[in-house]
Amino acid sequence: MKDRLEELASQALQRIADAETTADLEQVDKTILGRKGELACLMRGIGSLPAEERKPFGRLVNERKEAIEAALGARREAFDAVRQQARLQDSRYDPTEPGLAVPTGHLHPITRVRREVEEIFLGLGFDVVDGPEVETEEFNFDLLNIPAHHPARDNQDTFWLESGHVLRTHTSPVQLRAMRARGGQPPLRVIAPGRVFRNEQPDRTHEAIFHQVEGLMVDRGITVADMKGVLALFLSRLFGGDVEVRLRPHYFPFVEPGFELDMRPAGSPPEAEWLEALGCGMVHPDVLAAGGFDPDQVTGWAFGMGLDRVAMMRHGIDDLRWMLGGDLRFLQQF
Ligand code: YSA
Repeated sequence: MKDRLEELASQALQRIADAETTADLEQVDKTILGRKGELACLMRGIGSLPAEERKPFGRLVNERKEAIEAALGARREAFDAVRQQARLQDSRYDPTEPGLAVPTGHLHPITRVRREVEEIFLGLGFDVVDGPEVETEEFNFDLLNIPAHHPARDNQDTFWLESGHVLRTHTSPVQLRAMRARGGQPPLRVIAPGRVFRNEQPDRTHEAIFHQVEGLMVDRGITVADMKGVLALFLSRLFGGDVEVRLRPHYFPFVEPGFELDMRPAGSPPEAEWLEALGCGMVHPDVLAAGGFDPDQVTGWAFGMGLDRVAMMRHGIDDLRWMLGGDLRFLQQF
């Protein structure tokens, strides 16, 4: 066996020395060193040797194997060097030419705003929940105190499906779904960002498809002060600087009292302009009851805010219709 080993090793080294291509080297690698190669085959016969010869023979096999591997490695490097040299001398190859840029994408500005809003509220102990974009009339309107023929339905021109479902006109139906999922047990703190749809003629500040985030907090003893405090904190973090907020009475059927919340940088002079930020209010007792909570035991506040307009403000975009147009010349600016 020892003779066979030496013969194999010297044949292998010779073949490596004679190799003309890397394919020749791979062939040696496979047939001699490979798992089913000749060395492995030889090792399998080791059991037929007298016990005291096995160890030295094993060692010898390893030594020869290492020598063959080293020779293979050296030849591969030599071939690489030749190839590299040829490439450098090839007049078509210009090593100073810039590489091909791999085009990478990035998140849409609205997605970035949504994720920031989520991060802020997660940090305040809220959960992020989701609801269906195709809603029932009951969840989108009825359970939110907007019965059929109620004028509030006219404010939200609706896409109706033949099945009688609607494309949700706001994220508010998720309030009901989150309350019911909670089984009437306070506390409940959720936000629900998502896409909403209105049958509107698009213009600079209106789209038929846009994005809102809904927020809802239900617990014992919750007041308008909680709402104002949390929303001021949220907006300060979102816009990166302290803001002051004011509440203006406003009618939404699902809250009582209802407000629009305006904001401006903290410390602004009295005559400085207020910016309308979102709709909010104390959840109407009927809505709490529809969500499975006892309005005599708990109170809650909710808000709804458009995300598209936040992204517009942030980037100075003057026309909302660019947002979902998919024009790369627009998107690549962010
Ligand atoms: C109010 C009180 C609550 O307790 C909870 C939620 C709300 C908000 C309510 N559900 C709602 O949808 N109000 S809204 O019709 O005034 O829309 C809220 C925001 O969505 C607006 O302030 C605006 O930023 C955005 N929006 C509305 N129509 C839009 C639009 N954004 C783009 N295109 C449109 N067509």
